[in-house]
Amino acid sequence: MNPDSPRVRKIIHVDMDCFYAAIEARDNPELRGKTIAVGGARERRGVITTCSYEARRFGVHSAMSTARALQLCPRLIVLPVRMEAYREESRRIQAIYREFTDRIEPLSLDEAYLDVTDAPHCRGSATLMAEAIRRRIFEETGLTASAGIAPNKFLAKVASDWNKPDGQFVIRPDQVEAFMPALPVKRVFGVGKVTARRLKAMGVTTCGDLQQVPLPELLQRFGSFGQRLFELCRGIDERPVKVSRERKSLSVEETFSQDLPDSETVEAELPALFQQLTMRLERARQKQGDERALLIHTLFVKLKFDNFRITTIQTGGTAPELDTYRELAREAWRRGERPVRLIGLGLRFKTAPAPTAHQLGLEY
Ligand code: TTP
Ligand code: MG
Repeated sequence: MNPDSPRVRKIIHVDMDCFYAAIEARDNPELRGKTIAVGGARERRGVITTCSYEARRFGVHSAMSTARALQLCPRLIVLPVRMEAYREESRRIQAIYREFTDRIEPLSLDEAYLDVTDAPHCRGSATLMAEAIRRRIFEETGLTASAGIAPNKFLAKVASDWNKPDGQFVIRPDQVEAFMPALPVKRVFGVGKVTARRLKAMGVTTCGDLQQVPLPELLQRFGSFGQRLFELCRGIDERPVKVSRERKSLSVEETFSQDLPDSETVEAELPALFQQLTMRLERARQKQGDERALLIHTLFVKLKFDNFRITTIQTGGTAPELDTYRELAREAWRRGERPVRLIGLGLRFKTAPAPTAHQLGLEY
């Protein structure tokens, strides 16, 4: 820990255990204890997104082709991906986090950082809060989570893997110095295969080895990442928990190299823009896993004419629909009736209500 850092933080990293597969096993008890995976079918050249621990014993893992997974584990049961179900669980889990803090940074549907430095629950004990969060998740969803508790994001993430599954691990500020030397550099945030190989060539495999390399040499070899390596191998990581600001809208737009002369040519461009918009919406939803931030209430179209006049027109709606955008675009065009330089399609989200007293609940 950096003794000069202004104050010691308490960060929890929560990571659900084989998330998609655990949901499938929960929903179908016959699958429990079996070698299962979630992913695309072999016939369609699918890929495994995740698998049960039983399947991991055969060497099956995420991002492996389903064909390869079935070679390693012929009795593997490959289930189709049910994204909506996983998103639903993610929302329930995020609502539990909000009972403890609003300083939440989701990393994916199944992982998040929580900054509980100032959270009043459990007499301020982050360890007890992590236990309470994991217990609440299990009560509410029947799923198990692992957690890491540490003074920063890097160490909290390392710690959440330490007692996985269904466990937690604490690295207290006064334990960081003793913890670091044995940690393999592969576990350091930002160190991928290439960097790991370069470090190995320097005789560096653990953070302890890395601590022996002087800063100027790290800078010379790794550029600005050298500075990060210098800090991370000492367990220093000042990155704040980035509370994702609530998304208020989402839009895509395109400026055309040649102006679109009329309403028909404008309309012809809409399907491609529409597809971009729905893809971005999908991605935003995956990232947030928070339904409250992403309920749609308005759809809008923006046109910029060749005289640079901009017009925006909107209507109510709860989902993006191409036909609605067509109508809006036609109406918008009639406001100028001249060539169009730019088209934008967008939607606006309902904003989240403030947490209720219950959500802030003081059960703990
Ligand atoms: P992870 O947390 O990496 O994996 P996991 O929760 O399945 O297993 P662990 O117990 O080791 O934490 O990813 C979370 C979910 O994200 C996972 O259930 C499926 C999905 N995922 C993919 O779709 N593709 C991938 O390549 C990975 C790594 C995950
Ligand atoms: Mg996980």
